[in-house]
Amino acid sequence: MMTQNHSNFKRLTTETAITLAKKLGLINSAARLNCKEIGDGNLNYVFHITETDTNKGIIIKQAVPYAKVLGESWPLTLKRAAIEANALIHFRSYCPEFVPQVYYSDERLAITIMEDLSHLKIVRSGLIDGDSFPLLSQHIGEYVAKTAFYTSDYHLEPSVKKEVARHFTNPELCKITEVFIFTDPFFEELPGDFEVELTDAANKIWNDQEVILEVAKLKQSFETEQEALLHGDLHTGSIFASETETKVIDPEFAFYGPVGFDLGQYTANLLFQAVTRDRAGKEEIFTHLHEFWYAFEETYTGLWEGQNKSPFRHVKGYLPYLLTKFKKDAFGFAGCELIRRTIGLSHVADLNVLQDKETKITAKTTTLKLGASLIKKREELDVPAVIELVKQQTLTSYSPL
Ligand code: SR1
Ligand code: MG
Repeated sequence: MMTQNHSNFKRLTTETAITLAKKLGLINSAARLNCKEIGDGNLNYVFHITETDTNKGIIIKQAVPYAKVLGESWPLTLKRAAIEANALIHFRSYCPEFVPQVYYSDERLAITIMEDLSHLKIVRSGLIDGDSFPLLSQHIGEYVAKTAFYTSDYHLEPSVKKEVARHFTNPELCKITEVFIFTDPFFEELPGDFEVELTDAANKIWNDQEVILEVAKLKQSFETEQEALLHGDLHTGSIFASETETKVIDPEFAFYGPVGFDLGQYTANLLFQAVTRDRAGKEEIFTHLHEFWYAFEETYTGLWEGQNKSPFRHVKGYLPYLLTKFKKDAFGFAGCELIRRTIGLSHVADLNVLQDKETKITAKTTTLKLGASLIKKREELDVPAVIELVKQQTLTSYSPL
């Protein structure tokens, strides 16, 4: 593992965060200021500084040399802060409408200072609260299409792409995904985190050799394919939105990987909502799924036709081959995400907010079954078939909330 000297690293406090923002001239020094630590993620501290009178603000994010959620026993490079700042700058150059602006970054202190998005809401919380985000999935479909196309060999000259990929080599954050998404949840003897009532459902996964083989293939794809620069952690907690605006944050897991991984993370995190909602609520999520995939494919196709530099761009069947590959990969990755958020590390509030124990266990049993189906059947699935699976596995098996 790469080791890093953290001797110059100092954790910010609300006071030193304000001092830094003043020193950099990013806030009005004469104003009355308020600063709160608001980080609720697994890896970082986040300070929100606002001018009390105008409510104008900035965000200061600081990585610490270990994973907050795993404790100091899981050391993590501070380089991830620089990867995140660079990824934001990179992605914003391709789709400024969906990515916050970075004002300043300091690799030594692992700090990124960026646009305040507090007028928006984290999508996971919004969906749980029943808020509607009518443009969200169209926006995320466009975002994934643009970042996937513009960072690929179809747009960048291949040697340039390899150079960019070198800057985004991110072994320690990839390891988190390799361990917690692609390994631990699939072996009984490895660490897990789940209710005892889920033991039978978990056993079915551990003993299903077809699931285990397909997960091995998906893990290999994650580790070896360098199709595009990915966000790497595109769940609904990494997205801020309102009815009209969408911003993708937190790309510290960015690396060159298979495009289906970002597509699959977003799909899976919509599926948690599809599983837990009542009939009408499910329909709203199914609309999101359709809009997301439609926007992705339409935007990617437009970029392919208008800006593809590959000599193979006009070869009949090449684009459909690629879009189909992305989709099958995505459903497989989505299946892994559904399973790890249910019996592995880092559960999701979508399931954990369910108060009634039986309802919660039924929903979690469903996400496990749905995850296994997506992994095994990904070659034959399309979006309507995924929606059909959700309907079959939820509307018949328990009374919706
Ligand atoms: C140790 S970090 C756990 C999870 O949080 C992040 O958001 C990623 O999803 C990671 O797997
Ligand atoms: Mg995150």
